Amino acid sequence: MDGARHDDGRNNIPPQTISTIFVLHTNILRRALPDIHVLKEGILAGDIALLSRAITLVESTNPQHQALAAQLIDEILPYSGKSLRIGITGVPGVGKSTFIESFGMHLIAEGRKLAVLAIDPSSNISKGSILGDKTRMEQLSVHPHAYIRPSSASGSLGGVTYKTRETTLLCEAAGFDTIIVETVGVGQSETEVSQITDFFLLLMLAGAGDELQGIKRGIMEMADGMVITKADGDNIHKAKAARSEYARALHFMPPNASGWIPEVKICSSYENAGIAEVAAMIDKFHHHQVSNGHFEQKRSNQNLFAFRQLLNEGLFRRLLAQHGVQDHIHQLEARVLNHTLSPYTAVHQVLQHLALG
Ligand SMILES: Nc1nc2c(ncn2[C@@H]2O[C@H](COP(=O)(O)OP(=O)(O)OP(=O)(O)O)[C@@H](O)[C@H]2O)c(=O)[nH]1
Ligand SMILES: [Mg+2]
Repeated sequence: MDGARHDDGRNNIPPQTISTIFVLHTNILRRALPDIHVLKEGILAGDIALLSRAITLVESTNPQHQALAAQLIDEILPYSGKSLRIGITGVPGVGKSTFIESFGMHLIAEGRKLAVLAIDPSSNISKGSILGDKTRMEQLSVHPHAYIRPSSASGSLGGVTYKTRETTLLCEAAGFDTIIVETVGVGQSETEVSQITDFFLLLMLAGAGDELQGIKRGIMEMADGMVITKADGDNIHKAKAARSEYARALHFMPPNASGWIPEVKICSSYENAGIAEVAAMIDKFHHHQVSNGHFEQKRSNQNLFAFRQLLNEGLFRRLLAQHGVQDHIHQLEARVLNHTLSPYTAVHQVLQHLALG
């Protein structure tokens, strides 16, 4: 009897758990170098534990891990790409996390599988906001068709965005058909996020101060769509007024190369109001871009951009790592600082030192 019960228990262990235990065990034996084949098969089977492990590998700054990660990315590349990638940005407190919870649950109800990759520029300083996100995305974070993962790999080649790009590919191979990349709007990050996503959604507050609007103007040009958040209670009239104001402002922006005209929506994540309209706008954009060839074209351009950026950075790092180069640069910097050498001549001297000039 006892033996039978014991066997029953073992048979009830899900295959994912068994494969995870197997990988952990193998890793201990191999001093934590993961098996690419196991990771690949696990990802293609939709195993979340192995997907998470693969992302950790991709984010690692250890050169051995990076070589394995590059191999893994090449292996899963043919299975990736089949998702809609949505970048979501907005100032702190605009309601990004709450919106993603509501919007994400809507997408899942439509039968989609959603991965949320949160880039947190401050995550090295405080891990708190990630914890906050998990509580704000209460339903999403436990839903079997959703996967939430904060991105952190600053200091690695290509920076956080490049790692998020690779993480996107892994999530796609694991069967997620919608990827949301969330970032706090603090300047630089928006440009980077627009380089790794198909649709760039800007969340806005109604009636925010003039300085805030100033920051947003440049970013507005990149937006494929805008949403005024918190359109509920007393705020609803302000939100409607802001919608007309932004729609007018967009009207004066240079037209998008694909012919897409960005739209402005209002929503309340609390009341689930306007969420379906945002989803419909993104679907409309998707069809528009696919039918006129801009969807593929943009992705190809993004690939080329990533290649060039990584090449630049890789070459730069290699050169700087050569013996004596850093010291030489520091000496030249001191002279540039005290005006005894022009920046132009200083660069020329570095190139000569590297036998490139
Ligand atoms: N009234 C109202 N409040 C909202 C709504 N959505 C979010 N909030 C509130 O706005 C505050 C900020 O929301 P978050 O979702 O954390 O905003 P965030 O943009 O993710 O903020 P950071 O992660 O700090 O950048 C919270 O107190 C939310 O409860 C909404 O639809 N209506
Ligand atoms: Mg947030």
